[in-house]
Amino acid sequence: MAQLPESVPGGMGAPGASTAPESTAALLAGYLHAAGVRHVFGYPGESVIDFMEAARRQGIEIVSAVREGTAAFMAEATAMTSGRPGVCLSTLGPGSTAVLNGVASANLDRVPVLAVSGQIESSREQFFTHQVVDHDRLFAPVSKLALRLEPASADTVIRRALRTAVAERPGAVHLTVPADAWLVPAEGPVSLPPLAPVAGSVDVYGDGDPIRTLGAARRPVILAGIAALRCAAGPDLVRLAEQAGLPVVVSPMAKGVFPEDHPYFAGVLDMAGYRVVWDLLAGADLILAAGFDPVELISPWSVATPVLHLDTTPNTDQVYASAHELVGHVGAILGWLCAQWRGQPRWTEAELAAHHVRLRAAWLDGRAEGRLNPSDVVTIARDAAPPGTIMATDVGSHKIMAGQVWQAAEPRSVLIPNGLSAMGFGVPAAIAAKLTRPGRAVIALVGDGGFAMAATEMRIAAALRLPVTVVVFADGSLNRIELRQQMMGYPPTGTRTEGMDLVTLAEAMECDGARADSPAALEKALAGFATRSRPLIIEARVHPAQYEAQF
Ligand SMILES: Cc1ncc(C[n+]2csc(CCOP(=O)(O)OP(=O)(O)O)c2C)c(N)n1
Ligand SMILES: [Mg+2]
Repeated sequence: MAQLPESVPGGMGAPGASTAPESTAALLAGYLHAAGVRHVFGYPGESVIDFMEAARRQGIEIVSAVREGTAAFMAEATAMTSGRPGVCLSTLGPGSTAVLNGVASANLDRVPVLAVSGQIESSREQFFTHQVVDHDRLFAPVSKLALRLEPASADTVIRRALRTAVAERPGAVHLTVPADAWLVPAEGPVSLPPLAPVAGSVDVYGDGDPIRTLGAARRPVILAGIAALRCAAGPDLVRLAEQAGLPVVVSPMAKGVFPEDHPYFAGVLDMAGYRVVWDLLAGADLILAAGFDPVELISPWSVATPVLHLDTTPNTDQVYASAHELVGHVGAILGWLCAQWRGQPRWTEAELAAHHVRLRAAWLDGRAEGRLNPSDVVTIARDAAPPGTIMATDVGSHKIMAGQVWQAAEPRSVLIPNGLSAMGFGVPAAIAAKLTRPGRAVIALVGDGGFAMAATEMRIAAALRLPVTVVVFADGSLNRIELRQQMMGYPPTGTRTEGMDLVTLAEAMECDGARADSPAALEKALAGFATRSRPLIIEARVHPAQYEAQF
């Protein structure tokens, strides 16, 4: 591919040069930098070399992952941790098909990600077949928008892509860029649109008075979800919970929006001990669904309790019916409800304490005495984690356990994929979180199946000197699926995984490795993990009996 020297008019342009015609590559890099993007996660290919160079000149680091799918998970995790859009990059054909899974993950997790793929030069795009797939059709079902970046409209298209990715509900936007477009001049200057998800307003839909509905309820419960997290509505949730005496259940991806050591915290939806949480919702006489996104439902919505829908978007899912919809900024809605609240607290702290005892007993159920149980791994890791630690999970039985047992202290400190729920997320997410928040301790709690999918990304952690810690729940099984087979009366088929020596694997990737098959050994392996200088992989040999009771 031809490279233009820096001095050629229409070349990359100096960073910050805003009025001279810039290349399409430099314009995109300039917009990304202005949007706060400092890392682009990708995998190289000929069709994107010019953009990689433009990004480098703009001061954006290109982080080359082991494959495109995990690069997209890294972009997603960066956005989850920072609240700013994440960016991933792939080449045409095999690069774009490989990135698809991660793009779908960001989209269903409602995380703003801009996925950029190169394409064959425009003169051959309409007829050439080698490595050419139609990106519009490929990405349409897994993104909010799939566009072609052309020099003549680059400025508008980049703004549209960024604004669409972050607007409610956020998600993935895909940009296809023909290889010959990168160095063509494009009109600037960089003019970043507002990237706030939602304005601080409240719209009320439906007849009657939602305040009276709330006031008439005797046993209301709040169910807080990811839109509450995006609106940073935590302080408003705390105020309403305390003033009105309302229990707060959170969705897995919203963990941290409400402090989990608060007396009114009432558990995580659809994680370990899920029946106790659903029983609370079933016994309520009103559910305040505060930014709850039904994409996070693992169980069907089975309760008949009336719902008051408080969200950034109208109740277009209709998974539950709601006569009133309060639509706008979730924090502003909760603040408004708080200001209107006149009644006595509806639940006492003693009632919540009894609920906590039930929930804890439910997730402790099924433990094998004298063995390393899944919940032990989570509590030992939590105890070893300093304040501010970021925890990422993968997908499987361990996620169901960690999602309930890990006590989240603050928003954006827990990264759980619960929209697409794609395995292979935890390791790349931890690496990206450490890059994005270098001052934080980062730990991943992953299954052995999901770890195997992304294990070689740990060589990136070692190369970039990112001391992340990965605890692998080694049960030799794709447990979540094996349990389903068991329930259906089938033998385990395709769900037993051969043992892998993770200590040797760790050493081969210049990481530290440890093995633990008892709580004491795990405590020892995890002691001071946040102060280590190298990445650490721990093979935690768990006994899976506890999972059965959670299924
Ligand atoms: C990419 C992908 N493939 C398949 C699945 C289906 N699936 C969900 S959980 C699971 C088992 C995960 O096994 P492991 O990582 O060992 O975790 P465990 O359940 O044993 O804790 C599978 C195969 C998935 N969610 N994502
Ligand atoms: Mg497993």
